[in-house]
Amino acid sequence: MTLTDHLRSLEEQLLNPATRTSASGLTHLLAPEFVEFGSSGRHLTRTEIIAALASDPPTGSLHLSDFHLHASTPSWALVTYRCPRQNASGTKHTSLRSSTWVHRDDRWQLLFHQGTCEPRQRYPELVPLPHTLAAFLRFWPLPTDASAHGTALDRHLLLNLWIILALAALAHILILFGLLVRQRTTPTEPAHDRFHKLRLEYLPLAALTVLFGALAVHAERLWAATRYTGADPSALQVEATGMQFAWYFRYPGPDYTFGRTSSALVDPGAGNPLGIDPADPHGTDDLTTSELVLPANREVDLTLHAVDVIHGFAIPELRLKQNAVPGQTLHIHFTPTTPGTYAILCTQLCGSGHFRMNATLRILLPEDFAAWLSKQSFRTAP
Ligand SMILES: [Cu+2]
Repeated sequence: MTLTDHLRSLEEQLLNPATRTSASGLTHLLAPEFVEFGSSGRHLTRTEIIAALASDPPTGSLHLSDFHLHASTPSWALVTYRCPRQNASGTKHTSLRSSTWVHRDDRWQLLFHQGTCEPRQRYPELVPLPHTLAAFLRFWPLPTDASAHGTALDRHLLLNLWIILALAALAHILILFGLLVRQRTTPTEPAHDRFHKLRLEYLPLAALTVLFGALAVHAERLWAATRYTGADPSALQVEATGMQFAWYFRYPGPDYTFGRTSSALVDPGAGNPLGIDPADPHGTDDLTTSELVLPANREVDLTLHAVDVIHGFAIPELRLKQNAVPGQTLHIHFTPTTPGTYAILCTQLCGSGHFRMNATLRILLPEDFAAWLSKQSFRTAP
């Protein structure tokens, strides 16, 4: 077996879920001074990565491709490869990875590993477009998509835009053509006139009606997919409440049940901005925060409330926008995919302080989310 094949088989062992969750298997393959710079920016030692993988093994499939051995000596080797990964939610990412291997005690051990996410293709699966139009879109891009449902929404939005652009261009061409070749008409036979009208007016009108009807039905289905289908029972329950002029978020705590609230008990100064009733035992473990923190690749069932007036809950990068209406409980469910920090906006003019009504969403890796949650104290607003 060549050195390339041997190192490739060792990398494949490291991608194998059975090895990744085995402390002894990882200890055998990783050098004691092993260091990893993860694609999320994390810096992990051998002890830390063994603990992280044991508590939260990765979901989805992991396979490597484009494997290359770049340089080697009898005791040292550098390899690179691509690792396409499909998460449980179905979203695909590809990371570029590099590893430095060291030969000791008659075996190769991983000394250093680094992963870098490849940028996602911004306009996937569109029909080939003229270069000038594609270049125009690059200067006017959509925000980054950090949600599982965003790809389908983006594709539909762009499909709508291209169809409208094509029809507008066709209409202008017809107008110009009509102006250039216009001629005096002579009265025609009624039968011929009916056929002429059918071909030039009714058939195009029917085709456009079918086209826009189909686009509208598909758009409605995409919209309803985050609202009417219902969240998975295992989804993370979170509540978002809008009030002039802030967003508050509540997690139900270890009992998975939100405590009762009362508007008479609302007291932001006393750390109870949502008015959680202390008499309800379900509320004693509720966690109230002023920033929304969510784990990546887990479905979230978000309950929306408004205390005073209508507020617009919007996160452009998650392709979410839903009004929060006083007296109504509204649900949206979605799966964040890309760790990062994003802005939560209010998109309804809700009063004089509307301009400053925003909050922060942080999407964390599952192990980082668990660590964040364990550090929170209950019933407080930081
Ligand atoms: Cu508002």
